Amino acid sequence: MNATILSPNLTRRGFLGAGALGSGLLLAGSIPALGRATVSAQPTAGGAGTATGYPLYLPPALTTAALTAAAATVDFGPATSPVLAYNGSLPGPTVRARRGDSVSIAFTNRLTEPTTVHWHGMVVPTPADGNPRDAVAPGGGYTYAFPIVQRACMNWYHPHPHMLTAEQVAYGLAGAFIVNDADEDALGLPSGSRELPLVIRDADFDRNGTLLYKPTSTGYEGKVPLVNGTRAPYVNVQTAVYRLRVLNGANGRVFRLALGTGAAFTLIGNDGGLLERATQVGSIEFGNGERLDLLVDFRGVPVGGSVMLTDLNTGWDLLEFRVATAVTDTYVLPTALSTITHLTNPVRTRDFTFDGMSKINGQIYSLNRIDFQVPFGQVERWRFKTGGNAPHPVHVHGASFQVQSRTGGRGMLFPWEAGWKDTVLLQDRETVEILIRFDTYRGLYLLHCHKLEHEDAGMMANFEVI
Ligand SMILES: [Cu+2]
Repeated sequence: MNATILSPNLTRRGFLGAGALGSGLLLAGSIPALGRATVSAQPTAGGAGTATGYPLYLPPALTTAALTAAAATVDFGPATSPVLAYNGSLPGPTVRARRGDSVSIAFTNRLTEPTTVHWHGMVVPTPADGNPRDAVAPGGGYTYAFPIVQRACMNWYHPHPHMLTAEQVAYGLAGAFIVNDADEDALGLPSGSRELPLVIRDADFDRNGTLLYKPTSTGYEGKVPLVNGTRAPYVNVQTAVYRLRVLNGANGRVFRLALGTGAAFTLIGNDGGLLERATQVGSIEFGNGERLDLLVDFRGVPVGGSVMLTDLNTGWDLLEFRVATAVTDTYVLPTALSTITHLTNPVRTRDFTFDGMSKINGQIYSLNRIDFQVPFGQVERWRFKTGGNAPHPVHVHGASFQVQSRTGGRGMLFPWEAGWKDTVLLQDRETVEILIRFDTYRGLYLLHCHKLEHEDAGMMANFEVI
């Protein structure tokens, strides 16, 4: 589990090189070439599709504490396709754990290239963080073990290998990781079939319905939306309040979510869990890696009606909620949702510029270079700035942070940027200030752009909490 596992011949590929390799692989029918073994195909989500949609896939819960990345074939609705998947499921199985649990997941790499598993949003010790330096070689394995030390939230897991992250995620490797705790239990939020994890991304398919990845240096944007790996999905719902746990799992696309009826979402949480109180929001712009915790009320919709989740940036229909069953739901959301301890009084300020499509502070990521050191346990102000080539969704490993201000560009903070965050969206000409404190572990962590093509091209920095 160190850099020596990587092939000595593995040098930084320029972006064009990576793109060219991707295309070549695709022409060669490449996805099986990236994986060694085919594991079981994903079952359809419950019945045949209709002319207007396909049933939303809901990944199974991870029950075996074993995760394997391998080539697989899954059903996107209109057609099946070779993909890369965790345990044969796209998205991967949903991991659920409670605060105070200890997690130990035995990972096996059945790809033909190195990979790691990064637990995005989870505060874990360095050896469990899936750092590119800790690549798991093809055919190898590694047990990721860590205690759950944080509050209830929805995080996610995905590969983080050196320069190969974008391709592995685009071909299907990503899954939800949901943490619960007693504070959240006390709210009695919608659960079971009324709590829907939704991994939203874009993709491309060839004429046969085979998944393609066509990267560009500006960041990949596909032509087809997917929710939980389903094209044109619908889900049957009751006349009740639903909790949507939403992840922007796209490589490079920013979505602006809205409901087709014009109704507001009730925003209750984001990356780091519940907000202090709920807010009604009409539309929500969110970048790669960010999460949203939303309530949607179907109690006023007649049976037979439907509500569309849409993306205002593209005009796409993302997911159709078909109100199929009348029930009585008297759920009332409490006014106060949670308590947030606000970080204050930073002892120092660090500036980071996100330059072009591959650099932070003028430097391309180097696997073995430590770019800066951060003292344990003190509040710091980090200032993220970009001149262009945005969006840059900036992500920090090892701690959650609190967004303080945005100047330039959109010039304001949004309700879904309150509370605890681990990823914040930077649009062109924006400067965003955060407060952050590393008070759980010392060790090596990463700061990077979560547009995966920027990340792979080098918009990433190592830092060490000392
Ligand atoms: Cu970027």
